[in-house]
Amino acid sequence: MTSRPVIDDLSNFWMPFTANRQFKAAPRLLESAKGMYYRSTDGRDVLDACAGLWCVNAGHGRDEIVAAVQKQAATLDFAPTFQMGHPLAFEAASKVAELMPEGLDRVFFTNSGSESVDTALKIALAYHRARGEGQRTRLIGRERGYHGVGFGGISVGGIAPNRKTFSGALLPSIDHLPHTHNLEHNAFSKGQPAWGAHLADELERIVALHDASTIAAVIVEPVAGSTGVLIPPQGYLQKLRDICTKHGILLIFDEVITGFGRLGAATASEFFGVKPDLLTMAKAINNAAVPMGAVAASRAVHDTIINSGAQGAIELFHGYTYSAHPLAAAACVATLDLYRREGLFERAASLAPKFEAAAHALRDAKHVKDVRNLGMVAGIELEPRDSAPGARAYEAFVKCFEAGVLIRFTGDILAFSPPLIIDEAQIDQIFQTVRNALASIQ
Ligand code: PXG
Ligand code: PLP
Repeated sequence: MTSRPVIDDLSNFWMPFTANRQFKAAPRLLESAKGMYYRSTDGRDVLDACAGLWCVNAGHGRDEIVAAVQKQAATLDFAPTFQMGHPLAFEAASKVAELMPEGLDRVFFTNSGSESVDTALKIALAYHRARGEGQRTRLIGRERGYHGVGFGGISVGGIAPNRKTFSGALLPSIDHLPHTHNLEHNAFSKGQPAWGAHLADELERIVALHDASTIAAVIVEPVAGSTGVLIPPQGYLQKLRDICTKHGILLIFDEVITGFGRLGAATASEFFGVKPDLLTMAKAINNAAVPMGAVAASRAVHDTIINSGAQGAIELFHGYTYSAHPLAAAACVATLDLYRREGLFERAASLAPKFEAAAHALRDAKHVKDVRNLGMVAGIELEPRDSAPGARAYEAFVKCFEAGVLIRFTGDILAFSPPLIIDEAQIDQIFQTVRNALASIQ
C-alpha cells in the first residue's frame, strides 16, 4: 500500500491534550491499522503497545466489527432512544450486563468515559433523592484520579493541571481521598503492593468531617491508569467497599480503562472480587470502533429511581442524543462476541506473567525508578530531569515511535496496555525498544 502525502495544513485541528505547537512542528501521523500494528504516513509499521488509548483491546480493524458497523450504517443509521428504541440498543445492554458483576445489570449508554462518569455521579444523586435522602450531595474522589473532562469528572478527579484553570467552576461539595502511590514502601512491586490498605481508612476521616448523611458517593479507578498506572494495595478496595456499605454511601468504580479484559477478567470488579454499586465503562466496550460508553447500575439503585415517580413520568432527566447509537451498539455486540469467541480475557490472564517479567526486566534500565504492573497494564516511572519534568518520558516516547513502537507517557511515567491479542515476541519487542530508547537519552 502506498502512503498518501502528509497534508500540509495542520492548523485547523485544535488537538486534545496535546502540545499543539510542538506536535505541529514535527507531526506523527497514523493512517491505517490492522491487528497489533499501526501504519504511519511515512510508511512504517508501528507496534501498538497502548491499544490506541487503552481502548482497542481486540486489536485493530477486526473484520467482524468492521462488518457489523458497515451493515448497521446501511440498515439504520440513527434512531432516537428518547421515548423510542431500536432492537440493537437492548441487545447491546444485555450483552454488557452478562459481563458485569452479578446484579449490576441495568445499563445506561453514553458516548465516552467522561459522559459515563458524569452520568454515574448524577445517578448517585438521583438515587439518594429518590430514597428521601436528597441532602446526600457530597461526592468523594481521590488525589491523582482521572475521571474524564466533564465538570463532574474534573471535580472528583485529582490531577492538578486538569483542574486549576477551571478551579472556580468545580462542583461545590467534593472531597478527596489520598492517592496510594508510595515508592518508599512499594517500589518495584509485582502486582498489588503489600503496603497501603490503611489509606482507605481516610474515608472514615472524611465521613467524620462531613457526616455520612451528606455524602452520596465515592468514585475511584480500581487501577488508576491516566495518572501513571497506580495499582491498588492488597485489601484497599475491599476496605473502601466496607466503609461505603457501613455508611450508606454508593461506591462507583470507574472502569473506563480496566473494563473488558485489561486485567484478565471482564472487569476489575470481577478480578478483585469487590462489587461497586455503579460501574462506568467506555473505550473497550466496542473496541473503540465508534464512540460509546456506559454505566452499569445495581438493581437496587436502578429500581429505587425507576419506581420513585408516577407511572408515565420520566424517572431520570438525563440522556444523550447518541445514547446507544446504532453504529456504536452494533460494534458493541460484535466486540463482546469477539472477546468471548477468542477467549481474549483468558488470554490476557495467561499472558500477564510474561508481561510482568518483561516489564520488570527493565528495573536496571537507565533512568528507571519504578516498574509496576497488573494484568496487561504496566507503568515504568523515570527519574525526572531536574530542569524539565516530563521531558525525559516525552523523548523516550518519540524514540520508541521512531523505532516502531507506540507507547503512552504521562509526566515521567511510561504506560503500557497493549491489545490483548499481543504475542510473546511482541511483548519482548516493546520492552527491548524501551530499554534502547532509555539508553539513548540523557
Ligand atoms: N475515566 C477513566 C478512568 C479514564 O481513564 C475517562 C474516564 C474519560 O474517558 P473519555 O472517553 O471521555 O476520554 C478515562 C479516559 C491516557 C489516557 O493515556 C487515558 C484516558 C483518555 C485518554 C488518554 O492516560 N482515559
Ligand atoms: N446543545 C444543544 C443546543 C442541544 O440541542 C443538544 C441536544 O439536543 C445538546 C447540546 C446536547 O447534545 P447531546 O445530546 O449530543 O449530548
